[in-house]
Amino acid sequence: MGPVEIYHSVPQLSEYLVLETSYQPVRHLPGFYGTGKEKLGKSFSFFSGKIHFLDSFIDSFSAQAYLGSFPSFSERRNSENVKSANLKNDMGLRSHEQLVVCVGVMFLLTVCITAFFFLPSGGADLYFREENSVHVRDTFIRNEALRKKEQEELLKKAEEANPVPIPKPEIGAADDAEGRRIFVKQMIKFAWDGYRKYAWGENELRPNSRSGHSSSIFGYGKTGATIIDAIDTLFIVGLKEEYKEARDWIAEFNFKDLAKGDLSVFETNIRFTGGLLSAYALTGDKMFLTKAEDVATLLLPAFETPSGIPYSLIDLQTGRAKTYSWASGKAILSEYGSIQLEFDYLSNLTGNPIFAQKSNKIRDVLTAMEKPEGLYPIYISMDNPPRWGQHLFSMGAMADSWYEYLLKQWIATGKTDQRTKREYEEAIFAMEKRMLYKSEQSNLWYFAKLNGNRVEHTFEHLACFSGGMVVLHAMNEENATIAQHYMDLGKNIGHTCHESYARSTTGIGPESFQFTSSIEAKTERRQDSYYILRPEVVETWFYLWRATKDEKYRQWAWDHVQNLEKYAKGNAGYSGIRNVYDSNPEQDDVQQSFLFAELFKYLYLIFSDDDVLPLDQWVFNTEAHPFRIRN
Ligand code: DMJ
Repeated sequence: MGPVEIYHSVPQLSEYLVLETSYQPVRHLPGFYGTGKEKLGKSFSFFSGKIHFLDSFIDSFSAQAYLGSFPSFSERRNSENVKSANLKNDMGLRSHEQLVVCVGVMFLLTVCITAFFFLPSGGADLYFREENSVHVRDTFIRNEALRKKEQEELLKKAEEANPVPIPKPEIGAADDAEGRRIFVKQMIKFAWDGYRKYAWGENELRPNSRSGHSSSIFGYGKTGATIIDAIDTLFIVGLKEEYKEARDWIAEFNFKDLAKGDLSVFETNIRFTGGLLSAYALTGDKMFLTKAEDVATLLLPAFETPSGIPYSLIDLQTGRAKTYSWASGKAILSEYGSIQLEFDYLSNLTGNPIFAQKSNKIRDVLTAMEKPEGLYPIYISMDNPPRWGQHLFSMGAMADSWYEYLLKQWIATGKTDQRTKREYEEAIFAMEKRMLYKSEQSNLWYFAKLNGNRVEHTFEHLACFSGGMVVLHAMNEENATIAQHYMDLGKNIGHTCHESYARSTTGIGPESFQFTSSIEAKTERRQDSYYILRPEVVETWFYLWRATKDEKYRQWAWDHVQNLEKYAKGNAGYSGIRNVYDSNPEQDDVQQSFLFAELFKYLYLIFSDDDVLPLDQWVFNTEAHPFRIRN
């Protein structure tokens, strides 16, 4: 008879003791069978099962005592069956014995239950005892408190040192302008730390090789280009310790001693003179102004030419200057045309007129020259008067910042220099007339290149700066119709340049892109597919953001941040990539100094309020170094 049948009725204890004789203790657990009445039976079965077990044990023990040895299983069963039969058959006679057994069993049961509670256990239950759990909870609370304290201390230290705030856990956490600005600041710190650790005093960093890098524009000396190009950005974003370290290095900086070989006059001017001037403008620290003057003074021999148009290269040790070997003895528009902002500002700040004289001379020479259809060719001879070279026209490489400086010189002088304003307007108007195109399929606006009368439907990343330039004009223009016209043009250029990003695999735009019957804002030329951390597209979105407050410009900038993180972040800094159409692009292992001066600065500013470098008080040179606008 199995236990299930037994528990269908509620047996008497005696009955149960008699009937339930097989060894099935495990099955005597409550809750296994039935409901209602059955449950009562089950509860009872649990209790009675224990009794039965003890009973069997006593039996076994008695049998063992009797037989003098421990019986086998079958022997026990037989002896139990015999005993059971005796009990059953002879209930009246043995009821006393039965009572004694019951009392004995009850006694043993009591002993067992008592032992269960008071004898030492195997230890597992200790784990769950109240005092233990309290202990665990206490430890947890203590750890929490420690963690909190540590966090508070870290935060305090961070605030005292004023470095980057506690990092947000992941890029997606930066979901508002403040978070995004902080994120950009963290990028700056990461890139700076890499440079500081692996390339301090060198011109640039190789972020993956973790070593110094230099390009020919700096000659072959170690002149700390990154330190000077970055210092204003470090100051603006509040990286105080980093700023101080950079400032200390610059205080000891002797350009003439460090510079070796031929340096680019233009690059030295916009990065070194410009960087030092902006550091002075931002901080009022005279040391920077003195250094700026030192650098510009070293460049002066390059201006000793028949026309006053400077050579492109200079050896600062010897003062010997020359043009590029590939330029057939000619100077380049963007280079000789982008001196004025720095030199004029420098004379204004120092009272030393020599710099303004040099830059005014260039302007005078150009004003006097006949321009083909109002356009400025890229090349010019060094003669007096000079002659234009080949009729190549561009809004990009070798021309770009000439136009930018016409506009900005007008703004920097508090809009008093009307000649400059007029020349700027004439130049842009001529370019719109001859070089501005709209693509067939998507209506994308761009400035084409001109070679004589041949139109090349190419737009460069560099030329994307022009969107920001015309927007800045619009923001400063009194004539509402003209202002609207240039605002529209700026929006269209900003859109085109965004398309060049959006249409690439990485979301980053190439160095140069074409418009043909089959492609728009893309390039199929492998040699144009690279990206070297250039800022011009973000620069234009920055001006558009300030002028329109259209959130899409911030979003585009944020997308770029994420793509930089994904594709351009190297081991110890950020690198250019060799092919923007490659989903796993190779990095070029160069962290350009203009990453700090320009791209990081514009990214930071686009997520800042307008009162951080307001555009009615500050004007940026072509390397994004801010100068104060004069009254
Ligand atoms: C910068 O050095 C300057 O913006 C310059 O006018 C040309 N472009 C580079 C960065 O792309």
